[in-house]
Amino acid sequence: MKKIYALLILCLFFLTVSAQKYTLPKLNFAYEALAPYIDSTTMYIHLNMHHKAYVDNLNKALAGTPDSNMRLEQILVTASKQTEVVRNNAGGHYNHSLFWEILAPNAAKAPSPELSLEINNTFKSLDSLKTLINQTAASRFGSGWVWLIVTPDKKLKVTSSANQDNPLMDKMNSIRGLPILGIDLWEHAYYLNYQNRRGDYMKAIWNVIDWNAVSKKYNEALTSPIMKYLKGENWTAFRNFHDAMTDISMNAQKGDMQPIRDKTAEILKLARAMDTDPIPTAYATEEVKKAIKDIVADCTQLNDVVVKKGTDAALKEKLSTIREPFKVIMDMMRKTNPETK
Ligand code: MN3
Repeated sequence: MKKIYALLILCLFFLTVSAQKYTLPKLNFAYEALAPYIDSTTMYIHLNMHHKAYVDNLNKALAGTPDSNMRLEQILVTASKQTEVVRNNAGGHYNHSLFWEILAPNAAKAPSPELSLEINNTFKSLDSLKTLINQTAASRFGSGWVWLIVTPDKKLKVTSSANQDNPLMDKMNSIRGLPILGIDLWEHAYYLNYQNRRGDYMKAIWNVIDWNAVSKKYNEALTSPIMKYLKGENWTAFRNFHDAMTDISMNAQKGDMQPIRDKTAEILKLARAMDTDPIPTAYATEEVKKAIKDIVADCTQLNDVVVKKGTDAALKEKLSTIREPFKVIMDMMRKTNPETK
């Protein structure tokens, strides 16, 4: 009996240890330090109730599972394979941890020279970047986040995600990358001070966004191993082909064949790129490889029809043959990632 009791205590101990794998971070400043832009009560509740709930629920959901040893980033990049509870709470923990790190009283108002240069190259100026972020925040319906990310090809992009999703997560429909700046768009982040005025909150928050912290994150992102991982996962060649094909197919359905005539050479090039670029391991089945070869062959024939000034009917017929191998790839991606549309 004593033995069983001791074993129980031991189990409880391990459960408690593993249940505390993820911990609530400490703020680098006092709750009231960001006032008047973010008030003390909001900061307190946001960290100790909202963020704490994500940490607790994540620990609870992972306790005793093989995934309990995964790093947070590992969980996020495979989010589509996680349960909804894990996905939401892992996202919530990661997003808020990042948010606290880039906020500061007496925040640095200018990015590092390297980040400034990249911002100016991409968005023209820091002010136009802020405007774009504010516009993106305004157009996010409901709860979510707005991000400045570094993509695997080291470009800056502004994106937005719903709920506690973020740009690390594996979803075919959004651009992936490592976030270096994230702003919480949930009402709990601003309601006490701004009520429903998200725009006012977004204007004010720039006073406490610390560009030193963002610049540091930018430097870390450039050499992060996650970027290498995402590069393999982001199947840009397929995305490019998919976008171009969608464009001409939509026009063809409306009976306008001119875009096909204008773009077949480009589409053939994109198909060939798909054939020569490495396929992300998750999709690299024999079926997919064969489908790509078929697409290249079909696109070559489609281009021949255009070069020989074939009829619209001949174009339509060729276009329809591409659909079959295209569907093979889309089905594979849907199987691998339920969120692919
Ligand atoms: Mn929040």
